[in-house]
This record gives sequence, structure tokens and C-alpha cells, in this order.
Amino acid sequence: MKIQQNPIVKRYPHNPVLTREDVPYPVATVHNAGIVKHNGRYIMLFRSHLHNGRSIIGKAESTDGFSFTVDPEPFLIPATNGVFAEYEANGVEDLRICPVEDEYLLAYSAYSKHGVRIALARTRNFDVVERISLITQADYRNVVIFPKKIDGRYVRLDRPHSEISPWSIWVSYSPDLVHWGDSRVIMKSVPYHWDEMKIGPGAPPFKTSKGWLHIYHGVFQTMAGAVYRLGVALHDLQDPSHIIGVSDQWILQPEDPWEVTGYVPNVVFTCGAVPEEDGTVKIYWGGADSVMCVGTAVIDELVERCLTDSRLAM
Ligand code: M1P
Repeated sequence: MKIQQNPIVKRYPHNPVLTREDVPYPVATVHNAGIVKHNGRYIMLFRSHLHNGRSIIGKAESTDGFSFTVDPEPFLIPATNGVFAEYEANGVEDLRICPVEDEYLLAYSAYSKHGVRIALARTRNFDVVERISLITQADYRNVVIFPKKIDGRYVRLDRPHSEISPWSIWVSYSPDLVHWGDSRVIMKSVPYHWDEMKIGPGAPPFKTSKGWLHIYHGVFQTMAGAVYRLGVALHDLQDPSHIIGVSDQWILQPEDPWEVTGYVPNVVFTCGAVPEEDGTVKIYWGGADSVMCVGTAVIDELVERCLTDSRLAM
């Protein structure tokens, strides 16, 4: 293991980039945002707790990826009719924006008295949103969809909840975005390692010359509670179920005051990253389930970590 002297993710010096004070309607938190660059503008879909403890999704826009303006009204609130209403009744959370071919797929956690499922919606412009289907049973969180169909099928990473095994990352496939299957586990946490307690998909994977790069989260249980960190894995371009390498070291841990202290202390949690043409990637994360932060990394350095300082995926 090579000890890194310089952080591989360089925090934006003016973090946090979005807080509840920036939101023009009453919310308690701003965190765990999906993000994408659409027509040259950064579109951020962030989660907020309302003052009843349930979550909704808001929208913010930026021209530079650092300075955001929030829309006057929420972007997505629990559905009020149809099957979605029954399964979103307790809130919508942690939305990922997955650019897939010529549209954006929105995968988010839908909470109800029946548990937590993943709901899928689509948009082309962030004005009109169409709900597609509830794509998991309970209990699942953290679905990300690869940008491209492989052998005619959509491919997703997901994270079922198990009582008899640490929560792990699985792959599933679909011909039509509605019916999913061929599921299997592809990545597990490692005992006495920073992601020992559980792992989950983070930002939707993006393409590099060496593979799909996936930034995920891992959790370690301490005497003072759980610590959420970010790690990175590289998936084969032709067969994303094959993991080429997983960085042995985390790439980001809670350090700033708004990551160490907040609604849930000691959390950095990502739902989105934007690869840039200059070879860097802007990684966005929720700090302590309270605020939104951003940092920049060099994509080749993240890939290199996966290839040269790797732990076993399982
Ligand atoms: O509070 C930290 C995170 O806990 C859950 O994440 P996971 O199930 O992956 O551990 C989620 O509630 C997430 O929103 C939250 O940030």
C-alpha cells in the first residue's frame, strides 16, 4: 500500500456549495444530490428533509459547477396517485441522474410503510418528468445505471439489504427498464477495512479508456458511530459485472466541520460526479446529511489507484 501525501480529491475551498439557507422554501437539510452537465449547465437534484422528517428532491443550476441557484419550487415530491403514491408516501431520497443514451434516467429511493424501493423516472430536459416503474422490491437503495446498453440490455448496480450478510453491490440487467433480473453480487465489503460494515453504489459510472469508473461509499462502524467514506472501483467496459480493480484506500473521508458534524455526523455520501473534458472529474457529496460539497480529482489518478493499489472485489 502506498501512503498518499496529497489528497486525491481536492476539496473546493469554498465548500459547502449548497445549504438549506440557499433554498427558497422551508427545508432542514440539503444533501445527497445527483448531478449532470446538460447543455453546458450543471443540473443538481438534491435531497432535503422537510420539517416532518420526510424527504423531497429540489433542483439547482449552475454555470460553473460551484455556484448554484435553487428553483423556487421542489423538483420531485411523493406521487399523489397510482402505484407510485403507495410506495413514495414516506418520501423520495438520494436521486441519481443517469445519462443513458439520449435521455436521463432518474433512480431514487421511494419510502413507504412497506419499506424502501427504487423508483425510476425519465426526463430529457428537466422540465417534464415521466415516472417509468418501481424497479425493485423492498428493501433496496442506491441504484445507478450504466450510460450504455451492453448486448442490448440496460445494466445497473444496486444494493439489496440483507440480514445475514454485509450489504453489498449487485448487478442486474433489463431489456426495457421495467423488468430486471440476472442479478448477482459482484462486490463485497472487506473485514477490518474502511468499508467493512457495508458498501453501496454512489455516482453513476462513467467511461474511461481503461473501464467504467464507479465512485461508491463504504462504511466502518466505530465506538462513536458509523463513518461514511468514498472509494473507487473500475469495471470492464464490455462486461461491467467484471471488476478490474478496487482501490484499497478510500479517496475521501469526513474532515471538514460540516462533514464531521451535522444531521448525521461523519458522513460523505455521493450520488453524482461530472467528468470534464480536461481529464478531471467534479465529485459531489453530501456532508453529514446536511449540506452539499464538491471536490475535483484527476480521472487517470483514480483509475491508477484501481489498477495499482487494489483490493479484492469479493
Ligand atoms: O446517513 C448516512 C446515509 O445512510 C443511508 O445510506 P446507506 O443505506 O447506503 O448506508 C442513507 O439514508 C443515506 O441517504 C444517508 O446519507
